[in-house]
Amino acid sequence: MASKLALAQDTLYDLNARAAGLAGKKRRAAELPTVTMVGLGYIGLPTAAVIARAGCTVLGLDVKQDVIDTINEGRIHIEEADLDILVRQMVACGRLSAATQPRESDIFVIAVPTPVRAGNAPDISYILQAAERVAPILAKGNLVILESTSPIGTTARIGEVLAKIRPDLKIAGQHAADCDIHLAYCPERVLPGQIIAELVSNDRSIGGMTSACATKARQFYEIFVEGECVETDAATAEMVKLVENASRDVSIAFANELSLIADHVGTDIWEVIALANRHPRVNILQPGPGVGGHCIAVDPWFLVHSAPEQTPLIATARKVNDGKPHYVIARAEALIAAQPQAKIACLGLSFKANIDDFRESPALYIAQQLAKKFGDRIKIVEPYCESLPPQFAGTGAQLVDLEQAFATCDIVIILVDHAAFKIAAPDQYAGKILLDTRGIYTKKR
Ligand code: SAJ
Repeated sequence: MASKLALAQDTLYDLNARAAGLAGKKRRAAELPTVTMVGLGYIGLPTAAVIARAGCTVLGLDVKQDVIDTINEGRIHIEEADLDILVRQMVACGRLSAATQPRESDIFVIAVPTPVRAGNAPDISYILQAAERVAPILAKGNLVILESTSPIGTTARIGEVLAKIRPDLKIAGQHAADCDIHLAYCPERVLPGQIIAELVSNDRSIGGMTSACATKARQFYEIFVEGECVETDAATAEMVKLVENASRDVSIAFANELSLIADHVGTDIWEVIALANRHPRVNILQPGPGVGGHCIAVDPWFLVHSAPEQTPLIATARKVNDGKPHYVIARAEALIAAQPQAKIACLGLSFKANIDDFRESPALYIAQQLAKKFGDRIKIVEPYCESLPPQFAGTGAQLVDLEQAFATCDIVIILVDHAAFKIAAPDQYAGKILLDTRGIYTKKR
């Protein structure tokens, strides 16, 4: 059976590869650049695999030996649709491999984390460390590309690091004349769960430290990107990425603030938004229990950090969204206090629907706080979990399936709009005390 599955997966891959075969953009392998991908996480690994599928030989660099070993065995250490098939194929055909030490390469792509630290200050130390790791092996004609979401000016900082380590090379942006090392900023804009397809289909900002850098980077991305690769300068491209996510965070904050108003005045927020969005030029997003993930909740702080005096709206939106989980907890506690014998079902832990990513998840935070307070009265339903995350250790909360939750709980708190929760028969919710933070069971969409 397994061999049939593998055959089916291979067929899927072949169809996938042909579909994404970049007809008309095929170039002989000899012409294609060799690529080093620094960072093999949620963005680095899928990007490395897609570049390899386009014909380039790709070396993935990471600091974790277990990640290196996993990939070199043709397996993956993260969850992403179809990525396992693609990585297995690319490793098997020799176009993708992983190592801890860099080797000479035509192009170096940096895709490492950029977390925020205390006071929401961006931390670019991983980026600068990556630049320091590749600097010693840079050679004339190389192109260095930063993909990580970064504060404005970070690409220029990489140039400074490279110039300091390699005074023998003319680094773009550090020298007026033509340069030996080109430098660009080219952020991704993919959606978890659709990364492989969106890496190919989405338009891309190509920000060069010089126009020659932008052109060189565009020619590289056009090897595997079918969307439009639009040249600009590095600072503009850095700001574009941050603006994309900050705009979404502000829009979500508006929806979340509306949900507070609706609760206060006694209207149904889902009906209000559905009717308002019938206006041809209104598109209000959906309220939720807060904003999770490692992008929308983080990237706006990079803009606030770059221009603290000019960003009252963006900073306030972050506070509105970060305040929503506490509002939901207060409302849940009030419902529970009124039902001292009730058992409580929390539906969903992931940061958004239909994925198994729990990073910065408001749903997980809310369920954990309730579990700490109400112990074994809390039943958790999470289709993407086989056991409760460590945050629930010692609380007494249990992981149950949806049927068990309906059979034993009187209060149901919907925290994630997983498809599995939507297909449940509405009458299963009948008679329950419902706190629906996602509008799954409103009748008035
Ligand atoms: N959310 C709401 N209401 C909404 C939409 C989202 O509460 O109407 C919440 C979600 O539940 C989730 C959070 O916001 O907790 C973020 O979810 P998301 O789907 O908005 O974003 P991500 O983080 O999965 O992906 C975003 C995307 N950026 C934009 O849509 C502008 C993606 O294209 C980016 O590539 C990604 O951030 C990234 O990595 O930057």
